[in-house]
Amino acid sequence: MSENPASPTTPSKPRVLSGIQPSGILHLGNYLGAISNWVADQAHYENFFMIADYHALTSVSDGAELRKNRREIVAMLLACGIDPQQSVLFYQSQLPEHTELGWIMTCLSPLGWLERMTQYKDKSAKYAQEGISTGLLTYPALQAADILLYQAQGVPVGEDQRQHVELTRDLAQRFNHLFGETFTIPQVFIRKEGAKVMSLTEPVRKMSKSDKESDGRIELLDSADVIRRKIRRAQTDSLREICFSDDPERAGVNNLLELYKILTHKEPATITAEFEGKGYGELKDAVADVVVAVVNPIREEYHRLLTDRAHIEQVMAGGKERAQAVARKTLGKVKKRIGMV
Ligand code: AQP
Repeated sequence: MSENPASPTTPSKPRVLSGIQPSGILHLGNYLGAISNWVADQAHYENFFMIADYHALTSVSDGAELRKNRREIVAMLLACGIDPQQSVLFYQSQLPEHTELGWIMTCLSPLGWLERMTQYKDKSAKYAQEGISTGLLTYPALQAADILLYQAQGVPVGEDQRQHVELTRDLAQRFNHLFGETFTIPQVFIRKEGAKVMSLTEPVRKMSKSDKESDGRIELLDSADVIRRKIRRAQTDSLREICFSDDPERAGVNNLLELYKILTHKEPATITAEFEGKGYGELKDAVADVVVAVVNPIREEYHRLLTDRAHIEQVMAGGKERAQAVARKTLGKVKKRIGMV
């Protein structure tokens, strides 16, 4: 273990923890807002990346589906470039420490703090008719436990998770105040670029894997033809002017331009000049080309990795061991503080 750069005993690099739910096929928003940053910064941090399967229970209620999603998401993260030598990859449900600390954090969370969470409000409105689970309300308390167990200094996420990390900070401070210094207070790490990729069909809302309608998102398993079709149908406007704008009426064109900017690393002025006098069809073709160039190799690598079950199991068994060494230590300390040892 000692030569492993991601070993929990390596003290020199700041530690980060982030997670992703195995609740469906990952989309370009997950990739640009979170995964591509995890990969790019892998060498600079001691990384813990969690498959948040307990969180997925708030939206998935089919055992066979969850089992399949769990394995697929690992293959996907590896295909995107997560290196198990540099990063500890593990399933949340493999470690009972998460649910134990999750309960403690739930008891520490004033109801009003949880009810204020935007994601809870949005999702409870979205699923009002089907009924929502209490887990959707208490989810951020479990998420706080996920982060605090690893004493993470940073949490690299997309913009939609900012509020949950802020809540985690508040809960850590509350615990430290009530029971004595125990938790590291984590910082939220959000890159400006790609932090909120918007839906192609409803560009005032974020691209989301739980939307029933899949045309709004580019899935990382979409073929080149499907990607081109979805982008060709993306909502634009009647102004016929290609420029960056924060006007909600122009959110569709702006989203396409933002995607083009992130994926080509070009300056906004260069992009505006490039499309001067051109139509939305040409913009969409150009965006589709750069998206296909990113997604195609990921999809191909994913299909190769998915057939290697033994490798996936080995990665996850190693990850569990390395994650548990850290989680156990923190939970032991917490239990002493709260009077349970
Ligand atoms: N549209 C997005 N743009 C940028 N980043 C995004 N993320 C999610 N959507 C976007 C980031 O992806 C990471 C993993 O997300 P998650 O699995 O925790 O799910 P989520 O945040 O609830 O968003 P999803 O994937 O779209 O799922 P649903 O539909 O269930 O809401 C996080 O870092 C998130 O910020």
